Amino acid sequence: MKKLTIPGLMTLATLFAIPVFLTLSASPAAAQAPATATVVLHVDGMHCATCPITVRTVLRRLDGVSDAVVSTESKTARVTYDPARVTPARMAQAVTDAGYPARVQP
Ligand SMILES: [Cu+2]
Repeated sequence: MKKLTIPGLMTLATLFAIPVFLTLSASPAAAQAPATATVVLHVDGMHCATCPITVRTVLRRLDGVSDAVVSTESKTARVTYDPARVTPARMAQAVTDAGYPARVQP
């Protein structure tokens, strides 16, 4: 009976320790959560249905870009990104290099 009690207490201690560990580690993780920003690029040269898909793919391949919504109609790409990892100028350059002249909208 006593042999069962000791592991039982250890399990109980582990169960208490887990929430404490999670609480301690949660704060630094939240502080390091990547900040996101949004920028709108003006994109020229999109003429068919697949063009925006190409532009979107080019943007999403960039490190730091989390989303891109591209519209042929308005000639824009709305990009959600982490400013610590990528810049709007870098995005415009990548899209331009893919064949669609792009610039950051003022
Ligand atoms: Cu096209």
